[in-house]
Amino acid sequence: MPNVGRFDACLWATRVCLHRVGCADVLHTTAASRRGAVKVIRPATSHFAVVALLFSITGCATAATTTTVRRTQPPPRLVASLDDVSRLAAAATPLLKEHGYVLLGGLEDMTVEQMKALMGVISGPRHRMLRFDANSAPSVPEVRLLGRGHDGALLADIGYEWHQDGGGTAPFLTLLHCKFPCEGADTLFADGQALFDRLSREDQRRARALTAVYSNEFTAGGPTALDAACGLRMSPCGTRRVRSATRRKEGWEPGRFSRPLVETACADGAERLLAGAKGLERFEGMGPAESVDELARLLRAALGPEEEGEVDSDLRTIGETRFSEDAVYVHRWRRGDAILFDNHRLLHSTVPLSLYHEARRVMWQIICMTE
Ligand SMILES: O=C(O)CCC(=O)C(=O)O
Ligand SMILES: [Fe+2]
Repeated sequence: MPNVGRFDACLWATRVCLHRVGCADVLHTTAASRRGAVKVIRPATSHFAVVALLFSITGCATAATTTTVRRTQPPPRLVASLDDVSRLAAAATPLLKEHGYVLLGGLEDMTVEQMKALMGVISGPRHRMLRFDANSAPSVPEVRLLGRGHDGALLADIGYEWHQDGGGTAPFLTLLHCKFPCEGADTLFADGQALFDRLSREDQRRARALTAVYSNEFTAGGPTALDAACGLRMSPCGTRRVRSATRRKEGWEPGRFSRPLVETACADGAERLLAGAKGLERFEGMGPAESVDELARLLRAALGPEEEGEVDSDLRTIGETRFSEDAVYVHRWRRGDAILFDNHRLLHSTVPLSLYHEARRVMWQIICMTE
């Protein structure tokens, strides 16, 4: 132990305890054969609580401290079967509610029609799926094709870009399915509640007071692939727009909406830091430049980048950025995986194309409004 005073010693001991418990988090398997078509593999805890009895360095005084720290956990995994979609949806829904996302494995043979049907059952009777004019599967406009090396797939050359599908405008669920994996082409996820918890008390207070105004003022009008093709660039952490789009798409019309930076919209009422820097115009009552700085500062404090990727002469991130493992879960896709996630609980990010090891990657995506 470093040579420190009593108070610092307590803090140090608490950190050691937290670190050890964090490392001890393991995945364990729960046989769920009672429920039929599915097997659940879930993280041991979604957060952990530590009661540490801390002895002072003189050994005579004791202090009891309770600390709860939330971390981003990997999604629980269901081994999925499409034989009974209702049963699969019934198993996935509580996991989605508890963890914000769930990984459905073993869907190698899922067709676009089956994917749409599954999302329809999971999303309930009052859902509305986005329909994509471009880059969708033939005859199923609700399924968008992403990736490269595949005709008609949308490829976003944006590097890291933390966001919510649907831009945070409504309660949107996403189902993202890997049809053809590519080593290095990971997707990153961050739990909004963990992000908020990781801020200092002072930053939590500041974040609570902020309302973000999002618009297409500095973008080409979306989607992200087009924004990037029109010159928009993000920082290596994906937390700041470092260059606006230099042109706008045909038919661009102004669009703008406001959201609190700290969301409490979920039924549990928890505070979540949920924001995307690409479309941030400003915070209410603050100038655009200062707002961009403030959002980047808060997101970085929450995401805990440990190493930042290099940037090329055109401001494209070409190296890997590593984030704190407590804040960010990196999903390495396997063929047949599908992650169902709630955009009102999690942020997610792409990675730079320079990290893709292979020429081909194919993903299917459905984005669905649930209320
Ligand atoms: O391709 C990925 O890894 C994620 C794609 C994504 O987030 C999006 O297109 O909205
Ligand atoms: Fe996305």
